[in-house]
Parts: sequence; C-alpha cells; structure tokens
Amino acid sequence: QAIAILDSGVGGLTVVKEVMRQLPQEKIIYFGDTARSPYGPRSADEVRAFTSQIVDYLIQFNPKMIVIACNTATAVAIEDIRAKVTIPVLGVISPGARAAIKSTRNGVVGVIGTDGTIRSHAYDQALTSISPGIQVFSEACPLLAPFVEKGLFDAEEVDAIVEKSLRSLVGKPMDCLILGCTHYPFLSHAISRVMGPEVTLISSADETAREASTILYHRGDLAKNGQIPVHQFFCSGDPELFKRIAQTWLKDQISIAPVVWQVP
Ligand code: DGN
Repeated sequence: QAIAILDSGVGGLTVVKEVMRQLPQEKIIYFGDTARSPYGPRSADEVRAFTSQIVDYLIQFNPKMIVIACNTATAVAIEDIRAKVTIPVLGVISPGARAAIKSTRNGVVGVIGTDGTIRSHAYDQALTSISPGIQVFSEACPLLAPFVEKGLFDAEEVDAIVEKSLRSLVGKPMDCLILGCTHYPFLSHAISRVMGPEVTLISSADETAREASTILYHRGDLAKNGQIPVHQFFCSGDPELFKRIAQTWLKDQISIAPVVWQVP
C-alpha cells in the first residue's frame, strides 16, 4: 500500500523528496493538479471541491495514508478529507508550525504563503496553539508559486520577484521564516539571499515526513525491509513540464501518467 501525496501542482514534490529520504521503502502515489494551479487565489469552496475530487481519485489505489502536501488545501480542506476517509490524513501546516517553534530562539516567526493560506490565518492559529506568546509576521506571496509551476526556479527574474514579494518582511526581528507553501523550497536560495543568513528557512517537508513515519510505525504499517518501491506520478496538466520539474527536483527518472481528467 502506498502513501498518497497531493498538491495543486509541483510543490508537493518538496514533501515527496523528504518522504523518499526518510522512508525509502515506501511507495508514493503523487497527484499534482497542475491544470488548475494555482489554488492560492481560489475560493475556499473551490479548493475544498478540488481536494475532495483528487482524494476520490487517489483512494482508488487503496493508499494507507493521505498527505495533503499543499498549505492552501490543508488550511481549508483537511477536516473535510478526514471526515471522508478512514485512513490517516496529514496536512503540512501543523508540521510547519511545529518545526518553526522548535527552531525559533527569539519567539518571532515569519510566514509566507499563498493568498488563501495567509487569509485563512491557519499558521497564526497553529503557532499560537503551540506557543501562545509567539509573534508572527505574515505575507502573501501570490507571484511565487506560478513561477515554480513554469519551471522557472533558477531564472534571473526570480530574484527580483522574490525581493519584491518579501520586501515587507525584511528587517523584521524574526529569526525564522516558514515557507508556508510547498512550492517555496524550490526558491529557497533566492529567499535566503533576500532574508539574509540570520533567518532560518523552515519547510514543512521534513517534519511532515517525520509525522508520517511516526504514524505508520504506531499502526504497524511501515513498508517491510527490502521492498523497492515503484512510485507513480500523476498530473492534470502538461505531463512533459511536470516530468522536467520533477526530475530536476528529485534527481531521478520518473514516469508520469497521462492527464487523468479534464478540468471540469
Ligand atoms: N503548493 C501549494 C501550497 O502549499 O499552498 C499552493 C500553491 C498554489 O496553488 N499557488
């Protein structure tokens, strides 16, 4: 049985990479809704509907766990999905918040994400529920994920867009910045250049993979030693573009299934 991982597009591959590293025996079935990305500007109802559709698709493969590797979808849809399926459902917001609380020394944390994520205040809630005194500076960066979706994470224009997106956060007293969109680790070099070396970048991927591992361990559901998993990747948009980005990020040969459904 596989771990099913989904995102609005290629961003969830940042979580895939960490799951592959921490749990090399686990088979992964990934779905990137590249045809309908970005989710950030969409309404909560629309994101809930899309997430539910993708879960319906993935559930056919009888996975043992679902990871919503999209902050925008986690913020508005995770409870619906938990109510809909009987297997464990993980999001990326609680793990990201936990990782930031572990990392911060001065109790001042920055959060960047899509419009939808920042509007939902899901990170503020997750952070203050763990550490009530925490100070949070948030900024929506709607221009960043579309760049990554086009495979332009190393392009020259990236620095300028990142600089513009983060301007309001530079100089704030935060000592760590949550990359509250799974696309942003693709841009971490540019983000670090703008924020400076004293700001630690926090990606949810590492902590999410750890949580997946802990849950599977307690359920006695970890893959057995010696199994070599054959991962499956699906996307709703251009399979060639997806494949190019996925291969660059995962440094691996992957097979991409054809487009599985037409945008309704
Ligand atoms: N990768 C998604 C997230 O973490 O919020 C959303 C990116 C997008 O759809 N703009």
